[in-house]
Amino acid sequence: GTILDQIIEQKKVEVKLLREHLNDIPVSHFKARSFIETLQNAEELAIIAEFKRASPSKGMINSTAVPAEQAVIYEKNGASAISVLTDQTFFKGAFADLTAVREAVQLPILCKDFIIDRLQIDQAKGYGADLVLLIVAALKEEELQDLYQYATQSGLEVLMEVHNQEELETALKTGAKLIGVNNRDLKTFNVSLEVTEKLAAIVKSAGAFLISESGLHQPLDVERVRDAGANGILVGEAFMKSSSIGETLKRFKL
Ligand code: IGP
Repeated sequence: GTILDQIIEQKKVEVKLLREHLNDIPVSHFKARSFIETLQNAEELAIIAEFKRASPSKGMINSTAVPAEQAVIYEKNGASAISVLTDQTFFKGAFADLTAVREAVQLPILCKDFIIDRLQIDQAKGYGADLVLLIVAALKEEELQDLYQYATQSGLEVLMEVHNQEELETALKTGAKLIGVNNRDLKTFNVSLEVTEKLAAIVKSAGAFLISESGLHQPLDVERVRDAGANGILVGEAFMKSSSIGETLKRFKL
């Protein structure tokens, strides 16, 4: 199977374990921070800066960065939100990273994981997430509808990720207000900014906000997706690999 299939199989195992240890899920004591409100008031492109140690497509990206320190740099240099990979098996992340970042900054925090069950939404919330990612390619339509409803009823915002027009149409049916167009195909790892260009008009005509995700390495890339209509970008590797993170981030602010 594809890497996405493998990840989903692993998530099923994790959810089963989680269900046997419900007391391990913290009760949230965090006050919600809204990224959608940030976008409604934004005049410029919003940057979601990501903390990502490793990935299946790139292997180790940065093994020494400290989540809270990296997050403070992101915030100081104008990020609008922070994404934290919490998957351990494939991305070397942790829920402790999410909490550390949440407590270090004032920005809304996205829990970046592969959610297939409501319990993972409770978990994300308990560890301090303001937003969760829902990946259309990983879910049946009924599951997507259910998880979207559950997350929003839990007071979380949802970034709904798509990679093609069919997934986008499914996403828009849920009423999602925040669409992440992933330039990377999670099944093949192919990256192309054309994916954003092709889907932008449909996202915008539905009245949703468009976040262009992945594969943005230089200001020209950012310009390209901004010109296509993106309201925001999600950047991981370019920041995690930079030797002057603040400068790199500022150059991405158009
Ligand atoms: C960041 P990049 O190419 O800037 O490191 O990409 C982010 O878009 C990527 O990490 C991502 C991702 C995902 C990771 C997008 N969708 C879903 C895990 C799961």
